[in-house]
Amino acid sequence: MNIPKWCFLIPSCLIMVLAAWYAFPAEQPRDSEAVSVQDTKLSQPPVNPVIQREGRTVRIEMTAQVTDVEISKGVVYNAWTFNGTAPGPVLRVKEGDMLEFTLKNMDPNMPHSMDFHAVHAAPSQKFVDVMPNEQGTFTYPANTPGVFMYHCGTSPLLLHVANGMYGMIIVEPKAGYPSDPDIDREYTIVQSEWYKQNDLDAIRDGDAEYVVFNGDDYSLKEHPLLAKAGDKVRLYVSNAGPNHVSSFHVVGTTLDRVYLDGNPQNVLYGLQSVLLPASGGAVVEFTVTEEGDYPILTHQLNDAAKGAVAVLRVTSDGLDNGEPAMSH
Ligand SMILES: [Cu+2]
Repeated sequence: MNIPKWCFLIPSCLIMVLAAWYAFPAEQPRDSEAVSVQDTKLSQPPVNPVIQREGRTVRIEMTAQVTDVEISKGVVYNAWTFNGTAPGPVLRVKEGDMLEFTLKNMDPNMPHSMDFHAVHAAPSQKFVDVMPNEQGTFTYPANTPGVFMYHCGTSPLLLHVANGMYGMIIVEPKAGYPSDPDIDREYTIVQSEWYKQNDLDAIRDGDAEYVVFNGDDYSLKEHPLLAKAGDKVRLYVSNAGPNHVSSFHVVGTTLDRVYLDGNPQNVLYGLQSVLLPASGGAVVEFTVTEEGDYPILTHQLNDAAKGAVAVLRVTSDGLDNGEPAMSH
């Protein structure tokens, strides 16, 4: 039987259409909502998260809200956030804790939700949308130690994460890390991308305007992380993406120990850089032997050039000498 060649094109076209539909379901209505948020210039002041421990249960109350954040000097982004900052607050719990999590959705325009990478839960039951001006409470255990991402899981996911709805949760290992006694100081760094607001093509293409640590491209240079010569430093690092990987690197040292995703069992020694996939995390430990400025960056150098650089300032007393930071 002779089948005309064009017949073979039909299934592949169909697959492409279906793939596009699955990738961005119900996107159009949400896009118009995003624009309307811009038009109303809604900016809700940051709200502190409520965190209360009762035995092994940790009650966490967070908000979803729309807040202006400064992502570069003088550049304001009308972000969708947890608690009014992007990244959202760093959460710290212990392996084996039960999280009783409440999301208050203060955004009057659209639903939001919470997806904790640190927990075991049925997403269709416990990572579900919380409607505008409503709240939802969900309970799940955090049984895996490590450094995890959390993010809004509402569709279209890409837009909610690109607009600022992500953060870090540290689940401390029950027995700690074997290197705990060696560590002199520790910091947290979340890498993420900012795109031109409401430019869905740029977001989909991964064409970021800024790639940043802890939400902007200047704070960790103007206010460097600090250490004393000889210190062993620990960084809890998370790459929120949404689209880029991070080749996390500290200039002027080697990484004595890296616990991939922050799990004490995933230990690597003597690395020069650690690759963090989008959503990946690590505990990174290193020694700074001499005084001076040590840039911290993603060695994806195009992303470093877009802002993903911090400075660790090492002085004799661990205090800031106030000098301008080394540029890199
Ligand atoms: Cu959201």
